[in-house]
Amino acid sequence: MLWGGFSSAGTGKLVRVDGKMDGAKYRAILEENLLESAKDLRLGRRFTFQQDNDPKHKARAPMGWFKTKHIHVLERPSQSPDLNPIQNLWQDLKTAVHKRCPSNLTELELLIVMVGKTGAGKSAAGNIIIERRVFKSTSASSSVTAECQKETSEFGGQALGVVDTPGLFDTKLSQEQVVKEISKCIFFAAPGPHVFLVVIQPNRFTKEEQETVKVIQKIFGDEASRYTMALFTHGDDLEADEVSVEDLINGNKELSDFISQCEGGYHVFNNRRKDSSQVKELLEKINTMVQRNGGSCYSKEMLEEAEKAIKAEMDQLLEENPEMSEEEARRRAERENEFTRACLIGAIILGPLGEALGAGLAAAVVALKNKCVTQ
Ligand SMILES: Nc1nc2c(ncn2[C@@H]2O[C@H](COP(=O)(O)OP(=O)(O)OP(=O)(O)O)[C@@H](O)[C@H]2O)c(=O)[nH]1
Ligand SMILES: [Mg+2]
Repeated sequence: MLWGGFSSAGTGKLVRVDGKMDGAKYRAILEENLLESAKDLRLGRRFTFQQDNDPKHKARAPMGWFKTKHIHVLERPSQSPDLNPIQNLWQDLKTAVHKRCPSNLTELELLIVMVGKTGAGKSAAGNIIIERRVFKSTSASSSVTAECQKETSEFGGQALGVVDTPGLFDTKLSQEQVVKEISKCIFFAAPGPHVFLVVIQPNRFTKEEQETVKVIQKIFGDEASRYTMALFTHGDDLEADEVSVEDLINGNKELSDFISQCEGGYHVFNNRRKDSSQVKELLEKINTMVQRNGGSCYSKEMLEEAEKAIKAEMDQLLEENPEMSEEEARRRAERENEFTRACLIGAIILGPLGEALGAGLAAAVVALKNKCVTQ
């Protein structure tokens, strides 16, 4: 069961209610969420609260709380659910959930993958999103995160999955090792990431950062830009320097070119400040992007593309070699098809680094396919 609220200014908190609801539980939910939602929506203290006449809503516990907090509750006639404007919002929510076709709760998770150069603040930003210190983040002179790590949490009723990845230009791992490890993040984020957050330290969009962005595009393909958002860290430094991120973007052609390719736009985090409003705004931007993408996640598209390429290659192999078994054709098509060849083109453009990318992505595609078959 869910509890939620809204005003003309937007939606407030959304809370998942576990177990049976009674008057005491309803009061606890109000205590924890109503005034905070009103504050987020900038309603001031003199708002009017509406609820239906469910006996739990009219129980002594919540009614006593409204009285002590001086909250004006709108009187309504009995048996009048149609007068409750939130019913329309619940309908919209049900439609949006239905569109995602989830078969379990995990599939309703918003999956976020953090990628970027080593030291950019990926793990620190992951900790801010998860609201716990779960990813190791330090000011070490060498790279910190060596393997993909997935953690989950809930924010405003929304289930979140965050995958941290090792940074490109790692000081301990070879670029090839890093690329292979990053490719694996897709499987950690099954059924597939909704967003790749490309983490960037704002005043450091140097050649290495530009290369990082290109590498990420090569790992995940052009299709990934539909699911990409830039996340600038070090918002505190920008504030101290009195520089807006817009000034930075407009003053750097490479950076503004990259941002224009990010379908989800950009957001700024101050990882030194535990401030949930920066997470709320980020999730709003991600959700807007997810809605634009019809609720789909990246790997589904990638899987379809990969599967189509494998089928086309198989058909051609079987036509050219009538004696070949279907299994053999499939095995060969998985190794080489239009999709993996496109990765190799990336390899030629990028040289040895690109070769690693081609291999990483090809492995990712085959593993994804296997995952799909066994599910
Ligand atoms: N002042 C400030 N420091 C930050 C911010 N974000 C990250 N840092 C610091 O930058 C350092 C590196 O951050 P990490 O989160 O470990 O970076 P990473 O991208 O995960 O690095 P790797 O795991 O090596 O790839 C840490 O000391 C962080 O505290 C920020 O927004 N402001
Ligand atoms: Mg890290």
